[in-house]
Amino acid sequence: MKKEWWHNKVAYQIWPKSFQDSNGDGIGDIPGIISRLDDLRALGVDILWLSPVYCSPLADEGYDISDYYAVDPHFGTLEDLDRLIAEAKQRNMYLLMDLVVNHCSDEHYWFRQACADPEGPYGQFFYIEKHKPGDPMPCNWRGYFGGPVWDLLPGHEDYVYLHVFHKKQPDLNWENPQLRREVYKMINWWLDRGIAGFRIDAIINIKKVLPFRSYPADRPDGLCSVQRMLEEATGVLEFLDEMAEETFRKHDAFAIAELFDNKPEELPRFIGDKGCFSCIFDFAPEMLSKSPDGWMGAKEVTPDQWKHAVFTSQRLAKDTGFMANIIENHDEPRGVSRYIPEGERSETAKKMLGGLSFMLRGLPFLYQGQEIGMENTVFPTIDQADDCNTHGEYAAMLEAGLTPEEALAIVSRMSRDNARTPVQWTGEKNAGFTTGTPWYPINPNYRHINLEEQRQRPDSLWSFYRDLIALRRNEQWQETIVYGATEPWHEDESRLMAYYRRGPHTLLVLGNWQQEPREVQLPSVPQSILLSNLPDTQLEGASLHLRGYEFLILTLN
Ligand code: TEU
Ligand code: CA
Repeated sequence: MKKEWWHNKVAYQIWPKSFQDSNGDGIGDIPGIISRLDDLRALGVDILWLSPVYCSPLADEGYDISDYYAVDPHFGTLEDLDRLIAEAKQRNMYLLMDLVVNHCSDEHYWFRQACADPEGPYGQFFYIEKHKPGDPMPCNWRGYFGGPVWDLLPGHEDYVYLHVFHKKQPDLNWENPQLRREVYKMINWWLDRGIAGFRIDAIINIKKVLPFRSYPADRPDGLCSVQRMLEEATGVLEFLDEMAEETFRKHDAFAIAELFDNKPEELPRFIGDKGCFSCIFDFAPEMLSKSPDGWMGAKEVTPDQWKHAVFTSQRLAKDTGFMANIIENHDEPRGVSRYIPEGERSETAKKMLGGLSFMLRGLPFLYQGQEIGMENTVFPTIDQADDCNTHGEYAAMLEAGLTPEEALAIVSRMSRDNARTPVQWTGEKNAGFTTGTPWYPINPNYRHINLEEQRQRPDSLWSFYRDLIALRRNEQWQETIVYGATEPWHEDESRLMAYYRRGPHTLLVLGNWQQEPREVQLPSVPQSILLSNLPDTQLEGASLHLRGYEFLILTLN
């Protein structure tokens, strides 16, 4: 595998609306991010992915873009963004923007022009179909946020348009070379501005099975998940190769894709040495909660399921390229709430989960607040939920016969809002996020989970992540930690996650994913303990006594 500049880095996702407010309007913004760069530098992260800050009506919290070339006033100005790029560079940090080009906003100029003249050139930028009132829609797909993917074209009774996400997110028609040229022009404009690359949104969706066809309904609503279509869609890589050739490769840009429902055999074309992307996220653990019945069918993920999912991804990628390892992001509930059983979410357990993910082969990708162990929030009523997807899932659960209380309990477990509560910087008013009224309620636990308290405590979760990152940067271990093969150890032992990292050195990473202690007979007497989440490791020769949620990195040679 060709070595790349970003391989030994650590990445961090910022969801700007909830990161840091600087002007007291209760909404996170770019000057607020700039004011926190030194905190991020102290943690040790290098690559920063900024969720969208472009002009947007925020129907899907910025993933509905109405102007790709402008910063939304909620977040600041283009000058603020230029300053962020410069300030990050000064700290040897690299900025990624979010590339959202499966769709734009229905308030984008292109879509407004399409509504004015559906048969005109901009009408071809979208999937707009003639439709006689009363006729069935062109296909019966259900969108990601629930409901049909077709709606009447605003101002028309006899045209419909496609949106696989929110109705305010009309899909862009990638079959149209003119549209693709507009997208590439915009990508290069941002790369010329000095960003290091992009995180690429929902990109598997750009290729549809055409002409539109329906599939057998998978629920009583007569619709079928759009993902059923993706199983048959072919040819997406032609578009992606063209995009990479026209943009990323010209700038040696870092391109990390959000890829769901991709075919495993295509992985080399996505992240191989000649792949269209640098990297993709490993969503295997998150996919364990997916169900054709939506959140109602979402099962709890057990430690053994998490382990096997992650090891499968490690095996899949090992000779091909790097995946990005996460425990959470802005679309998922908080990892520590999802993967550590209720009542066992100690800092020790959070360190174990973070360490097991971080030490895998690939790019460690933290999400804002993960470094201090932020947890799911509370939903007194469904009215607290901001996220359009959460409301879609809630409605579907009521439709399916769940009581509001049952549906709300599942919302509390699964909602993306859990990851979108303001970052808890201090134990003071509004957790130091804003001097105004926060746009979303602060998680009530901010007094005992916040950065200020943890930065001063050597045994805090924040300090543990800082030490993990420093270890990855350590000359002696870097080659093994970055490129060493992952080799599971005692894979079938329940609630023990252990794996070698084999490079110039051999490391053994272990996590006892339960409260109960266990005895472990190591393959040899370790030479040293590189990092642990508990003091006073109980090791006699090669016999190790692991306490509840104990995590260790041992050197074997
Ligand atoms: O998400 C794409 C996506 O398919 C999954 O994240 C999932 O279906 C969705 O989050 C519903 O839970 C990307 C962005 O990460 C997400 O925030 C946007 O809502 C979506 O695309 C549309 O742009
Ligand atoms: Ca603000």
